[in-house]
Amino acid sequence: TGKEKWPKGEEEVWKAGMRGVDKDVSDITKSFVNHAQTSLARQAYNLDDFGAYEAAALAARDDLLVNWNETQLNYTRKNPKRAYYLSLEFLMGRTLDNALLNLGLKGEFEEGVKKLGFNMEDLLEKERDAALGNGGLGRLAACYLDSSASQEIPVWGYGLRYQYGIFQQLISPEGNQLEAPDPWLEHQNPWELPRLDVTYEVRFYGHAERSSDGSGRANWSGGQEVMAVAYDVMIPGYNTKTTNNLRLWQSKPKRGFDLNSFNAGNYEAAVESSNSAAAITSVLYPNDHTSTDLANEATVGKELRLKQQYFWTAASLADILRRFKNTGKPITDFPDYAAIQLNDTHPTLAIPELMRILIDEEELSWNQAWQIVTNTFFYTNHTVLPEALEKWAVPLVEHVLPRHLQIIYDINMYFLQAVEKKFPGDRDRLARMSLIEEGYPKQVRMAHLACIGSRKVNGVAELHSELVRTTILKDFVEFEGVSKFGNVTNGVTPRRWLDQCNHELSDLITKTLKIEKKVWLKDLAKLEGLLAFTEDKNFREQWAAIKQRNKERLARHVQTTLGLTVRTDAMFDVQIKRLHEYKRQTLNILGVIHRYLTLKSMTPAERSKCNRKVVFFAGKAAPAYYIAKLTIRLIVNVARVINADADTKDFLQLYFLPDYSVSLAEVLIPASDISQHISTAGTEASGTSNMKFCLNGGLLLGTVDGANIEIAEEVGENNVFFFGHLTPAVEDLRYQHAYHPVPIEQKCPALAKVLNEVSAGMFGDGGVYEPLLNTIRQGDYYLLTDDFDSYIAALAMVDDAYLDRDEWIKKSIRTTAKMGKFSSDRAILEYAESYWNLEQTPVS
Ligand code: GPK
Repeated sequence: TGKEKWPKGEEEVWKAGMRGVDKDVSDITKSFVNHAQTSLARQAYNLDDFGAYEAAALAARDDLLVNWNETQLNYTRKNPKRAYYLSLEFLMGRTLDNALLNLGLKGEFEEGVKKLGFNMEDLLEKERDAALGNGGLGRLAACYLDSSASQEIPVWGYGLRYQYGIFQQLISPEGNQLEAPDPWLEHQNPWELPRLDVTYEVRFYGHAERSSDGSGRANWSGGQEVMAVAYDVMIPGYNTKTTNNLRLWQSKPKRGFDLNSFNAGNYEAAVESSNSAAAITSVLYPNDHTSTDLANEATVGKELRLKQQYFWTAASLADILRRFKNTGKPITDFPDYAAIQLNDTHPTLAIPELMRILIDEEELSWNQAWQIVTNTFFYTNHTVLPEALEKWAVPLVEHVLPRHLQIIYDINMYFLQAVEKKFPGDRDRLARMSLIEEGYPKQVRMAHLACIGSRKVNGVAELHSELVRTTILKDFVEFEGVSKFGNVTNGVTPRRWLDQCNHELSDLITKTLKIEKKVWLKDLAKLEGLLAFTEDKNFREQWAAIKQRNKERLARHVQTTLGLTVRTDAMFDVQIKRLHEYKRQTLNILGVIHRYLTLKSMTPAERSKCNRKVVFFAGKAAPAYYIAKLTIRLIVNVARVINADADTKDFLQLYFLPDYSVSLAEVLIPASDISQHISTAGTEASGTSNMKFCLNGGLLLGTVDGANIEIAEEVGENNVFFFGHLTPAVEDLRYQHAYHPVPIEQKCPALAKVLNEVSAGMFGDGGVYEPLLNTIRQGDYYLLTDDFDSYIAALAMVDDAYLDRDEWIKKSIRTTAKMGKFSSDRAILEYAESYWNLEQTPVS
């Protein structure tokens, strides 16, 4: 209110010491030099680019902190309902450029560091990515944080502070993926704030004793106790003071070391338990789309993952509850003040954990507790692939979390009683819906638990949400009613994925629309105004020139990092994503070989009429995913042969760029003419890079899958290149493969020829690739033999279209113009309104 009493000491003395957000260049240079001198102990004489990056980051961080403090104080005072986004992954990438953009200080910082003898672009390059995620799921979480802050919505993220992010990918001379650790915290991290005073104890193992008083309560004791320590990461909104928080937990031993063992001279035993506590947050699991089963890890590996999940959910819930209790409201009001979003099933243990707290500690009845739980949680599903649905072995859960297993069994009992009541005598249905899957061992089905413990469930694109309703959660729709099962189509933040990565295009858009950047970047539908300029020749030329410069920037990047020369007078064709059979990088590389063979068979005169093309791949494979790694090896070796072939190298070049990351994507995406999103229909839940490419004027070659469909709805089918079978056909085709297989030579001769060349050793020892080729020859679960011919036809249409460059540029402009729907601002507002029931809460 401004009329409040000053809480402590002399108001004027406090205020005189308070820092505001830097405003002009001289504030910034002062802060920079001050940090170089005092925080970093450096001077003009010995400050290198990395040091200068650190000094700039510390100056920016001070500005963020001012806003962050105000935001948190504002929330505490207004006490709005908040949402908590629980995600085991936050794939943030770099922060400095984004922080400066959102603070509105980019120009000032650029000028300031220039005065001090540095070039901002070089400094930005010195920052290491925060890569605490595997792929789309983790990057989506990062986009949603950006949009929540930008739209002034009270959302906090909760995750883990891994010591090691996603592994660094190296490529061996044979073309194999090698993994190296990513020690991203080696240098101090200016973007986090250690909160060593914010800690919680988390228990593992021990015994759970049910009380005999019929209350349903239990006493869980003994076992291992580990401390969770908070590290806060500031999340600035664009052009607003709102700066939200991402709280990451680090594990540490409850006691330094075991004094008894230490005193007895057994130093190893003394530190053993402290090591096992620290191990919990030491590394991000590098598997994507894999329940821990499939990775075939040792039990200890699986146990560590389960411990990560519980450690993080328990600390986060304790923190959320403490904040709520500080308001003095009765516990039954909890769902009016907190919505908890479960990003996939990874945080599902939060459901039995909240039950445990409410029953055992708050002493509520089962029904009261369940009422609160089912009004608090929301669950987003990100895949319908059966191998990706998380299941935990009952004996493992019993060992690590004995009380939670009791609660899960109780939930299951009440749940199945209700199902039986609605569908009497339907034993099959009970078995299908049970939280427990029979078998050796029995397993807990986490998606079922997440579903019944949540207020609402959603998929991430229209088609995917429909598949959730009609396949994996069909029984639950029949039991609970369809209104619980919705859709929120994914989105991406236009700040990072247009303005930051492609500032020339962003400037051209601002100039052309005559709308301030700060307006259209938060109201992306405004891009539609570009449609009026497709017929403006001058505008088209500028549009094309920017794409060309982005290609040259990418070529320079490849030259400096890999020493390879990429030609820029060619179409750039890009597929960048995690390596997975369902994403069908194999289809792409076999298509490249087909093109190569075709070019080889031509006369020079025929060849000269062909479209020149450079094909880029990038992406990591899970370390234990043998077939995916073999695909990388094939790509690398095909590249070696093709790029060295004098007959064809002017027309076809191929690159596998190692160590794909957010930062690499920021260089690749703006340079792309066409990008590939070619999953078997019905397998890619949404995809988000498809949106990023289109936002940057790249056209899309894809299957009728995930968000590709909604992109085509927006931009018009004549502006995308679709191919392949549709989702409803997939089941049938797979049945044919299994029961009436047709030899590949008969079914798809073009593909058979390509496979034979690989086998025969055109790209090195063919025997190496047999296991990969056999996935196609036998079974062909991802339907390459069904889609190959139409894929090749679609590639030919892309070539034809590109030859009419003027028309291509029009398509490119139309595509960008119609991408408004895919801003993550739209998505996060849908969650806020239709799921969490939150209101925008600006800092006043
Ligand atoms: C889905 F199940 C998973 C997973 O383990 N990891 C992951 O990145 C992705 N996802 C989907 O594959 C994408 O289609 C989707 O766009 C993304 O999650 C975000 O929803």
